[in-house]
Amino acid sequence: MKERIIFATGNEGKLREIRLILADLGRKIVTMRQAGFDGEIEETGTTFAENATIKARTVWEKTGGIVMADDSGLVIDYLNGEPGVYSARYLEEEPYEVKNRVLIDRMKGAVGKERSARFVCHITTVLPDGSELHADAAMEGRIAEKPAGDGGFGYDPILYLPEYGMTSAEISMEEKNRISHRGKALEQMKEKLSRALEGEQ
Ligand code: ITT
Repeated sequence: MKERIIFATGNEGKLREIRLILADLGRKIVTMRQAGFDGEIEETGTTFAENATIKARTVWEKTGGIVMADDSGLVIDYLNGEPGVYSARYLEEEPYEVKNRVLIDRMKGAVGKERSARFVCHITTVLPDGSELHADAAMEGRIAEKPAGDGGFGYDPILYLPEYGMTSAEISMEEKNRISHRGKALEQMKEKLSRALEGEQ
């Protein structure tokens, strides 16, 4: 039996995408809560890589096995990289409709290329022997003039993808997974994991 993968996330939107992307690995995907981890994880890092590794290691210390974590966010050049690693905590008490509106308001005066932004994702996997695998990727776009679409989650309605003429919330989940930061980072991770676990009993 192939060892299961424990995914260290509490974000349902991420999890829906992750399950679809990892389906062809033929491994059971369980959440950290299903694996018995009920603690809180303090994301004290200042980079996506640091925070992904903190999440994966914190859970692995309790559960062992294969633990994967995703740290991701929206990086807006005009706002000096905000909300960046603090994407989940930006205007924390507000719903995403408000966060998205506020970010668009803060873009006043930015035109064309000045609106460049990207979703960034770092995936860390801790293996049963405690060693780590890493992968990262980005999805480039521009901050939309107004939110559009009801697919996806979080900031998807405001990342406009010029080559599609749509936002990340308007394309299908399958299409998003094919081109997204998370989709591409997880594809890299799948290859690294398969190589690392070759010959697994
Ligand atoms: P976990 O740490 O439990 O995985 P989280 O939501 O706190 O969940 P992060 O710290 O990695 O996760 O923050 C990521 C935030 O970045 C997420 O809450 C969204 O606001 C945003 N984000 C990341 N990927 C996104 C995507 O594909 N579409 C829209 N927003 C995204």
